[in-house]
Amino acid sequence: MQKLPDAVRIDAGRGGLWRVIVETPQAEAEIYRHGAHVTHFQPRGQKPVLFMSEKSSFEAGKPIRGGVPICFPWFGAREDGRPGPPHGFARLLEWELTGAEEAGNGDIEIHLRLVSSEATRKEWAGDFELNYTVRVGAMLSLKLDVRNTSNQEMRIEEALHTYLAVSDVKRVSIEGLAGVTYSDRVGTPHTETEGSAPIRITAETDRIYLNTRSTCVVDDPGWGRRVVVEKSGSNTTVVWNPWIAKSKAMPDFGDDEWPGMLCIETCNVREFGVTLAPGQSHTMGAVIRTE
Ligand code: TA6
Repeated sequence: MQKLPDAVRIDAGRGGLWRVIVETPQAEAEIYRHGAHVTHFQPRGQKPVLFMSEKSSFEAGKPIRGGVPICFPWFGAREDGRPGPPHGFARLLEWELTGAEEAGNGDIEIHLRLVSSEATRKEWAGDFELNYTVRVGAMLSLKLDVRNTSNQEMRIEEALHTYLAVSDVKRVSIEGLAGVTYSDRVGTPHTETEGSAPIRITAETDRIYLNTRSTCVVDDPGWGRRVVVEKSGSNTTVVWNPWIAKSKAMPDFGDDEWPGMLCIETCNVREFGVTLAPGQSHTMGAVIRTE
């Protein structure tokens, strides 16, 4: 791999894990090889845009709680009856750094790759190549390309499981999902249709919004900002906050951290998973910015 740009350095991050640090005049970011996990993004002069739990694990084989986990090749609990980690294995594996370059107007692009292996085939039969591009500038741009490198049709679920940092989740509102049908996963799963008013979070919230390509905007009056999550190649959006009881049940999440985070997840899940013919690829993207 070519020489790193001056704005990029590699060091040992939390738990001694291999970390890329990007520092430009516009923003700073951190990406771990572990799960190709973006753990930090902060435009200069602003508060961090991504939430990271103080209690997160940073260990091989364990998920990082915060930032942008990559969920692949399934979302949530595996549905084919076979054993496997929640949200798939991509966020638990070491990805390869394949590039780091200046990308114009002071932005930096970091490229990471994950290719199927004996280890992944033991869990899931498909052969694939994932190429992930993280562009750091005034905005954070993420692109996940999934290619079916097998000679069989492949069906996958995928998510950029973005944990946004907010001042107080009880005070924010979410625009962009009015009128959208969603699968409510709290208690007995059931289907609802969102109303016309901006969404408020008043209890544990775990919803898969279906057949939507909309940009979501989180209005955060406490920090006087709006966080915009624009997406491409994605037909579903998950909105999640664990609230009080679920927070207490998560060992890698502080009991009192739930007010400071809100997940707006760019994804293709359930009946909106992606089917790839042999050799076919699909790109899903998210651009996260503040205004
Ligand atoms: O995206 C929402 C969700 O599926 C929730 O149900 C909750 O389980 C969250 O993801 C966290 O999942 P994780 O496997 O990271 O604990």
